[in-house]
Amino acid sequence: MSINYQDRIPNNVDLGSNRTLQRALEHWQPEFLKWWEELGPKDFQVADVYLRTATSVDAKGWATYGYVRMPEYRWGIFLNERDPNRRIGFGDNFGQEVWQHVPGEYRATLRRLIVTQGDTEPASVEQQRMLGHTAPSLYDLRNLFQVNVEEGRHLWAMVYLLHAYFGRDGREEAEELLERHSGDADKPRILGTFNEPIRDWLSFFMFTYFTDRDGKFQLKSLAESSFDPLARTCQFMLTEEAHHMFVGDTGINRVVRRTLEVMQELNTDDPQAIRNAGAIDLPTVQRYLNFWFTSSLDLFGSETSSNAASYFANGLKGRPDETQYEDHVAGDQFYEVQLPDGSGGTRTEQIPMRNAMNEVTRSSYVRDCEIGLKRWNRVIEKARHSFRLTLPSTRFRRNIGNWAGVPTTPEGQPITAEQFAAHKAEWLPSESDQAYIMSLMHGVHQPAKMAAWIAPPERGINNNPVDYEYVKLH
Ligand code: BYC
Repeated sequence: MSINYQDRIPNNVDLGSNRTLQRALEHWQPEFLKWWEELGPKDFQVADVYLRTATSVDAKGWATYGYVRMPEYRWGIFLNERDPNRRIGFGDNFGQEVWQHVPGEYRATLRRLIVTQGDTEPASVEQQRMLGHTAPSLYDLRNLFQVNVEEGRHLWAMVYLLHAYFGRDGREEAEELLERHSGDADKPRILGTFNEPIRDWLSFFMFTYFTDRDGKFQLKSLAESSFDPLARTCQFMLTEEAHHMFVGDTGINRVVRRTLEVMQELNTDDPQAIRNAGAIDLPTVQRYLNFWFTSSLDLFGSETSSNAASYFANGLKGRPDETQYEDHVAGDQFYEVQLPDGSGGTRTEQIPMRNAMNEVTRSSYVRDCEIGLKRWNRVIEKARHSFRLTLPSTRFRRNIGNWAGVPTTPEGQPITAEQFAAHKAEWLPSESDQAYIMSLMHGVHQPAKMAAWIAPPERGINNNPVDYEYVKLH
């Protein structure tokens, strides 16, 4: 008897008409579920979670909300509608027809890009798997699980492309996506940030604000791709991604608001007094921000990259919002970058624009990050405090690119390794900061209750009240 697989994998790619692909995904599905059971959210698999599920790509009504047990979440495959008039938007093949199949000469490179994108999705679920135990409220617990199941769906999105367009190598890569694990000494995840542990909720909010935002910019770059199925997949993923960044943005906002309340009550900005009252002092928020922002900067790759130049030239990966640029070929333009001069200073270099695409995207990302800081600082300013959260320089604490391993101040001034070591605890989370943050992490799992280190959200999910029972624990 044939299995009606369309029911089991909701999709808008007419999966039922391609038996080979259907069978390949059918083979992968139990592997995915096994991975979810073993490395997905620990101990909450039987809880009923108020989740949104993508059910179509219609901008007006693409999701439904309801209680779901996470292993029963319907991870579907959704691509934006095909635009028959879509043309290649940048690079040497500008203006030609987009590709519905993978050109042989770009096969390995496209596969690599899709695998790198796909690898981050399960990685983030693995990083966050213990956080359910210490959620500050049921509202937050639900948001964590929403983010987790959607990252699972984004893995499906990439696995679909690998299976549908890359034959046997694609299937092997799909298996390996479940074999590498975040932080694993032998088989780590591909990109650095996705091997960093996320043990506490301040880190989770920083990750969803800063690292998911890298996701936004990388997806926007891939949404420009000449390989049309990749572009359409990423366009739809961006729809879901917005909520993840909202979780980070509002999470940090709520931490700051609670801290300000305590500062007001005690009439002090002394970090120790604020900690004694169970809130998170603003300098500690800044140190966590410094860590996750700089780690996320590394995700854009090197300032000067021949890989990036060939992705652009060949039309595989563009700039986010490519239409905003006048020249889509960028063949004879230059971009100015500041690089370390090797003797403790900086030098300015003009590099071909195509080689600077990682830096162009990183600069747009930094501007986007600033929006949240403005919002959080407005809250601080309104409470009449002079403290301001700031983004460190893109040279600070870099591990990838031209500034990798070059010690600088948060403002980007090169310094000696000794000077860096002497100030490190002011700039980055120290062991004692981490111990303090961990001491606050106790699960609050009753409706209408909120941990003392964070303010309640302004509104609930999908017009429900804040104290709604977003997760029913059994
Ligand atoms: N860690 O020429 P280079 C998301 C590698 S997040 C380790 O400088 P290139 C999400 C690089 O792979 C978005 N390795 O840069 C967020 C290359 O290796 P190979 C994820 C790194 O090639 C939250 C070598 O260094 N999507 O979706 O332009 C939750 C030289 O690289 C790192 C993508 O990244 C690093 N940080 O690479 C869930 C899109 N940076 O090839 C999900 C796909 C660079 O020589 N990836 N390397 O072995 C790409 O577009 C590009 O590969 C990169 C930049 C953006 C990573």
